[in-house]
Amino acid sequence: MNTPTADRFAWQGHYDQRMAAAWERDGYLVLDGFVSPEDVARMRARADSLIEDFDIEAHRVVFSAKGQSHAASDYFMKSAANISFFLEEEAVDEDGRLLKDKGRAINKIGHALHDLDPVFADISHNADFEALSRGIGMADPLLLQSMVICKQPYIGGEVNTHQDSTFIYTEPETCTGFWLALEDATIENGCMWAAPGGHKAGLRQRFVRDGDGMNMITLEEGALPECTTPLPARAGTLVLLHGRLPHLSAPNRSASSRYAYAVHYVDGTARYAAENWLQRPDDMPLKGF
Ligand SMILES: O=C(O)CCC(=O)C(=O)O
Repeated sequence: MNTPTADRFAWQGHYDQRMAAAWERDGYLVLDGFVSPEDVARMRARADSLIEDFDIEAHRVVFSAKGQSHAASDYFMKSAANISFFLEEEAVDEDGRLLKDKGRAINKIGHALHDLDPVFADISHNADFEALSRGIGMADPLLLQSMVICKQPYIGGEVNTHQDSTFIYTEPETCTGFWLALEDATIENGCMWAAPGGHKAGLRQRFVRDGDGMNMITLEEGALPECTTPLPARAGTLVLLHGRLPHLSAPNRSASSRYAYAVHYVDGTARYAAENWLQRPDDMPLKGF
């Protein structure tokens, strides 16, 4: 069977009718040339320098026992309002000792780069992001969380099929993912895959606070629609993801990394759930444009 291909659009600074029709039909949009090569290079270099400056030894306890400890859960919760580093599962042993060079061990950096890092803040708040978020109908687009996802060569971890509204729930649902390739993402190095039209399915699960930890609760039984369509993306391409769209990325067993920058938005007119994992401190309100 042939692998389906996604529609693609060349971004020219504004959202148009053809994009609107594809967004409504598929629940995703692939927008080539959304960010200039210069801005891609700035973000890519900045991610490397953040990793270079990160003192991994100081966080040994966080990374030991494969992230199951209280320290790991606390580190994760606090990352809502800082710049934290998370390791590829295959990059450390049980004691948190690195099995790879630091530069090839980080799985992701998050979750407040868009507010705290000057390079990521500058680009995340540019006119293109504003035009697109308003184009799809957000009345008060707010940037909630940001991540650099590294998908390291050979050990880049898979991201299982999920709907982003599971993790970022608002009423009504407004979570929208802005996923930007910082390197060419291919089937070989773990590009995104999606279920076209799958955003019309119900929300299956919610990830909710439960004491100091988190719990996954089922809202609707049944498997999510299958992610049949790969979304390969040249560096600078943006993939827009509806909060209910089932999507995944496969492990990276290739020799090339697959850096991406993902920002998740919510609409400030919706009620943000107090049970979501990500809660920002009162002195760090969400910003829009
Ligand atoms: O970059 C990836 O591999 C997964 C990203 C993702 O699932 C998301 O941003 O919602």
